[in-house]
Amino acid sequence: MLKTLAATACAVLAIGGSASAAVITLDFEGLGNEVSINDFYDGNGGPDYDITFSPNALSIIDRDAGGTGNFANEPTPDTVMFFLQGDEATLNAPNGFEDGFSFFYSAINFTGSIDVYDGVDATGTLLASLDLPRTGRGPGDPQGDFAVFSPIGVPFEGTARSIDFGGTQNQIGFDNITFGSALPGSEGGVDPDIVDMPNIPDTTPIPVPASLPLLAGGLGAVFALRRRRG
Ligand SMILES: [Ca+2]
Ligand SMILES: [Ca+2]
Ligand SMILES: [Ca+2]
Ligand SMILES: [Ca+2]
Repeated sequence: MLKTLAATACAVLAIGGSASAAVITLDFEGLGNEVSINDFYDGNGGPDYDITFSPNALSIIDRDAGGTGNFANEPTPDTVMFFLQGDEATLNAPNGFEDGFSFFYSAINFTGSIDVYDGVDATGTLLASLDLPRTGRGPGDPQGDFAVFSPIGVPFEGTARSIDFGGTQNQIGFDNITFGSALPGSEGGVDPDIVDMPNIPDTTPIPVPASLPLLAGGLGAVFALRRRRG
């Protein structure tokens, strides 16, 4: 495979069998509010990257933009990924990808985790595992308790075919999942004001559950799965 210096410098990943090392970012824009992402990124409504998600992986739109999302300062407005069932949402890339990936996440009450596997559906060898500390709070845009999206990169060795995005349901959101670089936001750009917001130290007491803000504000208990429109 021919690789130019420029391509090597900014992206070293070939996904979907492509010889080009294009950077791919899943920003979840174009998806509806609280709908399954499923095969949106396998050409069903979105670009055909041969990437699919487990059925519990949902898109959610910021309440400030007409959705039910209790978040702010998402790196690409107004939609992020989250889940309301299970302990993780799984991304499958059966063609495999290498080197690393990056993303942004917001988790103000509970920590999260990332597991990378060389088989689909979180099977095979665990290639990388990463804890995600709680993110800080910040001003909304203008509303939203989950108001800091922290960038993070995940390098690994080998060929990955699935990623578990783990955490507590309705308590963690993800955006700008980017393949082709383990440098967060290196392609889409990172707002320094967002990056500079400090994370809460892990010793910070967790609020009592009755007062916990939910990512899907007020709708966590009455969630009903709907098919994506269009
Ligand atoms: Ca496809
Ligand atoms: Ca927003
Ligand atoms: Ca907001
Ligand atoms: Ca987005």
